Amino acid sequence: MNIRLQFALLATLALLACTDEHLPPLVASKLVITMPMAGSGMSAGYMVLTNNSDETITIDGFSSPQFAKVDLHETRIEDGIARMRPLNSIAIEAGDSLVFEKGGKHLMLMGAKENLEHVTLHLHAGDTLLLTVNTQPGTN
Ligand SMILES: [Cu+2]
Repeated sequence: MNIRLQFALLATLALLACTDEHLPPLVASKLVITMPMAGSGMSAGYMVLTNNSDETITIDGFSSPQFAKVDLHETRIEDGIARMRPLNSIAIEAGDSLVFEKGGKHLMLMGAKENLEHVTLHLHAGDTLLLTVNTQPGTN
């Protein structure tokens, strides 16, 4: 094999190393955790979760060191009234994104501990920690 061909092969391998299969499997973007409501210590959480892997990712738990409990909710309109119901888990198909937003799926963070400089959020699948993200609580 001559030198030029070897170089071409190396360049090709370097390019391959940058393709999608090396993205993190689960990515959270546009994360917003609202300031806890005065008195209730309750915040809402919104974000976009993207599954870059080629398998369905199921998330069955959320937790935060800054909150006593984090629940997954879905708001649905039933008989013209918006009702929230808890969800045990969510599944994100391979290559798909899931939006957490007002009026849809969202997180309810309960029992805020002291003043919040930042919020850390853990996403779990059973005993497996899938992802940890951080943000500063904001108004939204
Ligand atoms: Cu809710």
